[in-house]
Amino acid sequence: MIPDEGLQAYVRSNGECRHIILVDPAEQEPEVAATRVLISVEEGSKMIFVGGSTDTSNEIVHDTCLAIQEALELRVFAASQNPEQDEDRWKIPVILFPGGAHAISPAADGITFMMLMNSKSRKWLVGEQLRGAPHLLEYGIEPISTGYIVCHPGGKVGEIGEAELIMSGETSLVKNYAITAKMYGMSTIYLEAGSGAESPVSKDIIEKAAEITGLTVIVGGGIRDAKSAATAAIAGADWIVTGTVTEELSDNNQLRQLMREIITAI
Ligand code: 1GP
Repeated sequence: MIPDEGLQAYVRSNGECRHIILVDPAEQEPEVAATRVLISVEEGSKMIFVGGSTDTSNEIVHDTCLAIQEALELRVFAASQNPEQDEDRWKIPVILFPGGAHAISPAADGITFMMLMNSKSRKWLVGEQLRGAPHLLEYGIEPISTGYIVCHPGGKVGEIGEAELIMSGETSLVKNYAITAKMYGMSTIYLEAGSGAESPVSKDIIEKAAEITGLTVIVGGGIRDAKSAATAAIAGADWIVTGTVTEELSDNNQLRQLMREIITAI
């Protein structure tokens, strides 16, 4: 659901570091995804990304977005009937995090509309965007204009996206990418280490990117615990994303505990 202040204002850096749960629709049934999202939101997640795998069909993505939206709407309604509860806490945006021009659902509130800035391939710089944009316009899905920058070790997205990976010492380079993103009018940059990365984006890289004012900084890939989440937050991340570590936990109590630890730490 789109928060009352509007999506762009909500996503914009607000001086706090907030948590995003990334749900991969290829990894679980829609109802399971919705339950896991509710647990995360109860523990303090403030945005939901849907996507991840490169070959997920539109139908699966759509069913997952619908199930999550319905679950959140029910919570908003329940809270609106109870004067002791705050319904705004359930108005959490469901954002597509696409692996290409496929995997788009009109049930989503928005999309990270990304340029993989350090790709060597036209396909990831502008090609997939060209194919997807007319559908986003038709469905009324709001873009969050995002410079996507893949850092070492990069993982599958680094390979498929033909990225010239940013190495941990290349702080000037990442700063220049951030300046470039801002000059393109992008609102956001996403520093990505790759899903399931052995090591997250380094502190120095995040700090340098965060120096550029007026950009919202998302950091993801390989964040698995409170310590790595806190490191990214202290370095200046506005949002941190966890995907793999939450997908690995089939026990909802363990998921709740981990979410609590990570969100408390940031
Ligand atoms: C992947 O940044 C996201 O695109 C999340 O990474 O799966 O390692 O949490 P993880």
